[in-house]
Amino acid sequence: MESVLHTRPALKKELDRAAEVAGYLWQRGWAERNGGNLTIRITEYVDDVLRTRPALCAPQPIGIRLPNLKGCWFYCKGTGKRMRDLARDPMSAGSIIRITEDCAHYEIVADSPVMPTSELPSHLSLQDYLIGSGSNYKATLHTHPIELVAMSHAREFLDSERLTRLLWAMIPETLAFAPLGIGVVPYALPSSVELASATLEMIKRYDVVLWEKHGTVAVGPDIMEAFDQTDVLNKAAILYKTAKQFGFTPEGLTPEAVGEIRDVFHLPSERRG
Ligand code: 2HA
Ligand code: ZN
Repeated sequence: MESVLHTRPALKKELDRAAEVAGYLWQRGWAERNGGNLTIRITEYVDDVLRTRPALCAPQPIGIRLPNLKGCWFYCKGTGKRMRDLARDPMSAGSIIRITEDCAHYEIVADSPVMPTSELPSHLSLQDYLIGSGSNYKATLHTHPIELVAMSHAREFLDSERLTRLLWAMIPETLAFAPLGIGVVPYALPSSVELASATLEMIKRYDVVLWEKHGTVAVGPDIMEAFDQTDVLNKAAILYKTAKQFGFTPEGLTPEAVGEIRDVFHLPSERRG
């Protein structure tokens, strides 16, 4: 059967961007095997033909009820699927789902019955929060950035404020593009509702969430921006690591220099959208 993307160029463009990001994740070594996942809200691209398409499976439980997701549609990477395959063909490595009327289940609609990401509770909890807060953000990204995950193995970096200050001090752009910093969520079982709830609380205050000894979660108006936020923070982690490899602890920008950047560029200190 023909892909639903063939007759929907705007939706295809959105998923082309997901494919581009998936390629970057693979190239950076942040997406080994089936590692990482992404979800994009695509409700705006759903026309009558797609809306009335029969489901490819029985309704599946999300694990939580998310009232703001009534009538929402998403593209999700498939569970067990590879980012590097998504980079070539998003519909072979993911699927389009819709949330059922009870806001507690989903149905797979297209192209084929690829089960969505194992981290669906986290992705959809974030989407529910974003809609509820009136945000224009539509994309959520979970990946395994090497340096940030490595840092989350050291107790001293599990303090969100401390880690954020250290990363901001590595290069001015970190503060400029991640002015809310990074929030650390203590280790919890991958895919769990507990992990999803802790992530939700953290994303209200920080740009990116770091899952201890696992990976990151970022949100954005589109998937490229969610990737950029992760990339900016991981770049700071790479600079820290590189200085350590040279044999010294980096001096870091002074708190005054960081404060000056915040003032001059009018950077927000809390989430606005
Ligand atoms: O998709 O990264 O956390 C596999 C994962 C689960
Ligand atoms: Zn993961």
